[in-house]
Amino acid sequence: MNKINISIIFLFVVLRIMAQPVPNVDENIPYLMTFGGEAETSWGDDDFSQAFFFLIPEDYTQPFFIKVFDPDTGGKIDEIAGDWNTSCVYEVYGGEGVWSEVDARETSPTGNYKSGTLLATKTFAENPRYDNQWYTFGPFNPAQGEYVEMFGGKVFKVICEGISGDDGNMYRYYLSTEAETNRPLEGANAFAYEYSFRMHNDENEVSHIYPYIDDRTITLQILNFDWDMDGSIVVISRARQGDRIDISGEDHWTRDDLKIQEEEKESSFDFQFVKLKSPVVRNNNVVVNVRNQYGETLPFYTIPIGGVPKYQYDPTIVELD
Ligand SMILES: [Ca+2]
Ligand SMILES: [Ca+2]
Ligand SMILES: [Ca+2]
Repeated sequence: MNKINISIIFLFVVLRIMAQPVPNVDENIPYLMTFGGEAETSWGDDDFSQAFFFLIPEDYTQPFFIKVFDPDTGGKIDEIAGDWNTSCVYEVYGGEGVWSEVDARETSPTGNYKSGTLLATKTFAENPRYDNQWYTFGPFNPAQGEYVEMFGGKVFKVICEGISGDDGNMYRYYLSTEAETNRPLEGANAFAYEYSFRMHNDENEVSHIYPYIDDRTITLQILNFDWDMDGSIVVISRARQGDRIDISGEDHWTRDDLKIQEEEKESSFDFQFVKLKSPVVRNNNVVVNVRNQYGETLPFYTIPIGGVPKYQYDPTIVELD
C-alpha cells in the first residue's frame, strides 16, 4: 500500500465523518442535474449521464438505503423545455468492477462504465407521486459492494441517465440507514469524477465542490462546461487564497491548468462558484471535472477529505511596510 492510500484511510478513520445528503451541506448546491437524452447541450448538460459513488465503511454491516429526492422530471423543481417528456433511469450497482473498472471513473458514458452488478433500477418520467418527494432504493447489504482497500470500505455506484426527452431533471441523493427517515451513516462518503449541477438563482449564494489532490499530481487540469460566464470560479487550497480559473460561456468546455505546489498534495481543494451580481444568471447548469498530468480523473468528495481546505498563511514570507 502506498503513502496516499494510508493517508486516505487515516483521514477517514480520524474524522468519523457523517454521511449524508448528496450534495452535502458545505457544498451549497441546490440539485444534481441530468437532462433527457434529446436535450440541447446548450442547456448545460454535456452527456445526459451522472455517476455517483457511495462508500460504506468496512465496520458498517447493517442494511442501508440510497434515497432520491424528486426523482421524476416534471412539477415544481425541474427544468421544462416545451412539454414534460423526459424519462430518466436510476441504476444502482455493486459487485466486482463497480469502481475498479477504468471506464467507471471516466467522465463520459462510454465503454464499460456500467460496470459491476446491477442491484436495482427504476425509470421515472413526469410523476406527481414522486414530485418533491423521496424514492427509496434498497435495502442493500454492504457485502454487495466492491471492497476497495484504499477507501477502507465497500463501494457502490448510482447512475442517473436521461434516456429520452429534452427537459432537465433536478434531484438529490441521501445515503441513509433507514428507509422512512433520512438517517446518516457514520463514516460514509460519496464522490464523483464529474459533477453536473444546478447553481442557485440567488446571486449571493456560493456553491462549492472539493476535489482531492493526490501526491502524484503535478499539474491539475480543470474543465468546466456551459458556465455561461456566470461570475467566477475560484480555487482555495492550503497555498491559494482564491485563484480564478478560466471559465466557459455557452455550450462549450474551457480548460485551465494549475501547477500543484508541494504543500497542496494530499489535500482537498475548494472550488468556489461565485455568481455574477448583475445581471443574475438564472437556471445555470454547469459540469466540472479534473484530471492530473497523466489524464487520470480525480474525485470530488461530498465530504472533503481532511475537511474544508483553508488557506494557510506562510509566516516565512516577510511582509513589507
Ligand atoms: Ca420537453
Ligand atoms: Ca427531478
Ligand atoms: Ca450553464
